[in-house]
Amino acid sequence: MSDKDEIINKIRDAIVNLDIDNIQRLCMEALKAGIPAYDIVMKGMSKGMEIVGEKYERNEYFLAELIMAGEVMKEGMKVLEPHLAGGEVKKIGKVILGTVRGDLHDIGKNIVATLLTAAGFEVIDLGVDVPPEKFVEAVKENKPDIVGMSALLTTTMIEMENVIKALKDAGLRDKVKIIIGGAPITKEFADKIGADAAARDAVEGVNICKSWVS
Ligand code: B1M
Repeated sequence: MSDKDEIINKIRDAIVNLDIDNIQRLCMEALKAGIPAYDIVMKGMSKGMEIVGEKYERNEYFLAELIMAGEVMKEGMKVLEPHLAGGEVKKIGKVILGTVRGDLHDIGKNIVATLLTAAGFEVIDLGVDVPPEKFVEAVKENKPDIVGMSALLTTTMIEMENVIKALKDAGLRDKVKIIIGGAPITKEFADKIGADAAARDAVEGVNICKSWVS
């Protein structure tokens, strides 16, 4: 195993072991070793989050551990975020982004926001637990090119369809492109609810958004 793989695995394990004291040090070590910030997020921390999710499903971890894992990942992101975001770039489009009503998961959404900003988008982040009316209001007010929604729960996916319906009712659906993402989201689901695209991960999401404004 290479030194780089070893550091990545240590970062993955720090998430799984909820090791908030060491995560920042390990992320800095990884950057110093020349590992791109995005690889640290995807191959290290996100992999750790997957394992935490599996442990939760097996009743080895409970809600307290999910909360702690989220905190550990956020600590790591504080070190990595400046390396994910580019410098000053020319604005290429505007995106309204939010996690849908009933859903509090924001780690993936925040990564999408960081990478979109780095790619030159102006991002208006509505946060978590965002009701359809708030998406509609934000579209009216900011006239974005794109609306992006995130959902991590199978029970909140349906809210994405509610947002699209609300945009249709307000006569705004045809004025924006709509992209959705999050662990349970598939392209079939996007087609079913009338979204324009679904993204498996943040990079795919950013590439789709770029293709829409170029
Ligand atoms: Co929650 N949780 N959680 N949780 N949690 C999951 C999602 C779960 C799969 C765990 C499991 O059982 N295996 C499960 C959902 C099961 C289901 O619906 N089928 C679950 C559950 C059940 C719950 C609660 C109901 C638990 C409870 O209360 N009993 C509760 C719900 C609260 C609520 O939202 N109302 C809950 C709470 C939480 C915490 C708050 C404790 C915490 C979140 C902290 C936070 O976000 N601030 C948490 C966590 C950490 C997780 C897991 C472990 C990790 C999620 C994560 O951050 N992943 C998760 C397990 C898992 O996902 N395997 C789990 C890392 C992140 C980088 O990935 O968010 O997928 P992800 O984002 C990716 C892509 O999906 C994509 O790009 C990102 C980066 O590449 N992407 C987009 C995401 N949004 C996009 C939008 C785009 C494009 C791409 O365009 C707009």
